[in-house]
Amino acid sequence: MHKSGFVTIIGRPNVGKSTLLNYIMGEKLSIVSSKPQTTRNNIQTILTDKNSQLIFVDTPGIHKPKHMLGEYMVKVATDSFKDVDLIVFVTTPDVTMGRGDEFILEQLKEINIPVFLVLNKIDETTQERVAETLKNYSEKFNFKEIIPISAAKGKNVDKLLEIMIENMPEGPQYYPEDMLTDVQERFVISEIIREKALRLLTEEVPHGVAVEIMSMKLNDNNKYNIEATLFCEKNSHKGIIIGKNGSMLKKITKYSREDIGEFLKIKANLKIWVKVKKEWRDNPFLLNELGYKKIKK
Ligand SMILES: Nc1nc2c(ncn2[C@@H]2O[C@H](COP(=O)(O)OP(=O)(O)OP(=O)(O)O)[C@@H](O)[C@H]2O)c(=O)[nH]1
Ligand SMILES: [Mg+2]
Repeated sequence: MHKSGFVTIIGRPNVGKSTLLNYIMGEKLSIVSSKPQTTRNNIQTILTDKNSQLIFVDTPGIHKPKHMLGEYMVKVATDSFKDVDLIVFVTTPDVTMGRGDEFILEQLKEINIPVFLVLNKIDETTQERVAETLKNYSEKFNFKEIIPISAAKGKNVDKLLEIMIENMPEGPQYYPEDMLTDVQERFVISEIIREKALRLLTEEVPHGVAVEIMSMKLNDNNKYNIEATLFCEKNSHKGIIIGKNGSMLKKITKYSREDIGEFLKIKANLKIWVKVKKEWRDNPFLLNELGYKKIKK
């Protein structure tokens, strides 16, 4: 029997949703950083096996939005609850449930789709704490399965995958077996650059960053020439991103180029321009232009 279905991975920001997805895929398709609100779009990936196909949706962390970009992110995440076969709710061993998780579970009570509780980052804590957290959470919601894992270390993830497949309905292979994701190459490259900015910059600067790939061409030496623009919100941020004698931008470019080469399996030349788009995170027109589309109140 062939099983297939759609699985959305949801939770608060920074709990490790994208790390989990990348581990499952064995490929880095979704960016990861230690800062909350890293993922901004729903990213769909496809895991095909002989007898099953799972389509995963990595979503932005659900949080109380402070600007229009945040509203967009929460909307795409909650939209992913619809039309899926399974919801994987990821959280961390915090013992008691915070307002953020309570808010998410309130919304899940309204819909009739099985929910798995995945307790991530168990490598960071004790077994007692894990047990206590699981007890407290299971009193608040009727989870179909409860699985403690470490996405970073890959602990128990194979088990989780096995149970996910068991819970899928009988169904066809929706996508060709060699298709890993529905996002475009250009999107992954822009995300790699944004990830480096998120990792290397501090405070509010990286959260106001957006990246657009301006051109991407294969040159005569079988290398890609890529030009990208990194947008930020303020002139002062532009200075920080470029850094003293261009040192920060050089770092962002170097690390991005390495990861892009690995992703494309072809070396790349990369040129990044830095531009200011004032307050773009609260401007519907600019949000749309930067790829954060379909804002509906
Ligand atoms: N110790 C430990 N850290 C982890 C684990 N999984 C993820 N992390 C770290 O947690 C941080 C956040 O990981 P992400 O995968 O970006 O989290 P996310 O839930 O996708 O975050 P948003 O996209 O902001 O919603 C990163 O620094 C990861 O390296 C884990 O199992 N153990
Ligand atoms: Mg993420």
